[in-house]
Amino acid sequence: MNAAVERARDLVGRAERIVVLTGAGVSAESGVPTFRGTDGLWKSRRPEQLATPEAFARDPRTVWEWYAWRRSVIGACLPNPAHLALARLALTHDHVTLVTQNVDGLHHRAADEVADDLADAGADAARAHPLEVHGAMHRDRCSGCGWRSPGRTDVDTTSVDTLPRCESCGELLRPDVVWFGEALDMEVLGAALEAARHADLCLVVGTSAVVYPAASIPELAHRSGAAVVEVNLEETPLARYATTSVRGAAGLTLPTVLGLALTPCGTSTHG
Ligand code: BV8
Ligand code: ZN
Repeated sequence: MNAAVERARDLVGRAERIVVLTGAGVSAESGVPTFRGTDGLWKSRRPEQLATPEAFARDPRTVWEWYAWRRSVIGACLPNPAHLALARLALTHDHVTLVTQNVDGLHHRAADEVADDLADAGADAARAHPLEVHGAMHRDRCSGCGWRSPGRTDVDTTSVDTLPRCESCGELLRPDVVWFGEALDMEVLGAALEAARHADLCLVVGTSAVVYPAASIPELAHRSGAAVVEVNLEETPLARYATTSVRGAAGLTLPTVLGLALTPCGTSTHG
């Protein structure tokens, strides 16, 4: 085991209150493309083209085409050992707050899977449901009245007229995510910042830490005296104040960092 993993494991073992922030990297091994990597989602397009209210107002069909494609990709993806290890940590440790920038819903699915595993111990999956600071792509929201509904998988993007509309006010539906230039849900963000303020460990997994205000969560934890452990393939702006940085794929390194030796079927024994 390398020194960084040892150090990270020791910090996790001694932590009383843990806040976890994940980004697209935690879902990479599930097959969900990241945002800024070489195979990044944005590759052939810029975020401003697709993930903004202006883009949706200008060309809702193209924006829906992109989200319908992403929904189809994510629909075929499963939680990976990183999601499962984080869910198990949240279900077996008293004070863990999971915060994610991801909108793929894989942390939720991992929480439900691991809670089933721990059903005899009375595990409540909700304890491992993350604060989704950028919303959730598997839900639709009305761009007029805000009415929310389960995300449609059969969106017809042939023309604006065939795009899904609100049953109650008739306005266009949109994916229930936060776009660039849009405010985050202040209740969700507030809970994440509150957890960061009181954490003694902030674990940051698979994010390039460039999108704000989400990237201010580890900064706040650090300023409030928490140790910061980063798990990433590459160096990010967090390196300047990380207590230790584990360089490696989250699915491979996180179960060891969290002291959970996951058996192949995803269940684990506390290692
Ligand atoms: C707001 C939902 C104000 C949609 C997303 C200049 C300075 C500071 C801020 C700004 C600025 N200019 C503009 C802003 C604000 C802007 C912002 O931060 N822009 C950035 C680009 C500079 N922020 C906003 O607009 C936010 N809103 O500020 O509103 C306001 C206030 C009041 C009233 C009105 C307005 C809203 C931001 C939310 C945008 N929505 N997503 C969708 O998904 O379709 S952001 C999008 O990026 C995703 O949510 C994603 O999660 C997020 C961050 O990306 P990452 O998750 O980090 O993914 P990335 O690919 O970048 O990195 C992956 C990392 O994982 C890499 O480091 C890689 O090495 C690593 N990795 C890969 N594989 C693995 C791995 N690690 C481990 N294991 C692996 N296997
Ligand atoms: Zn409506």
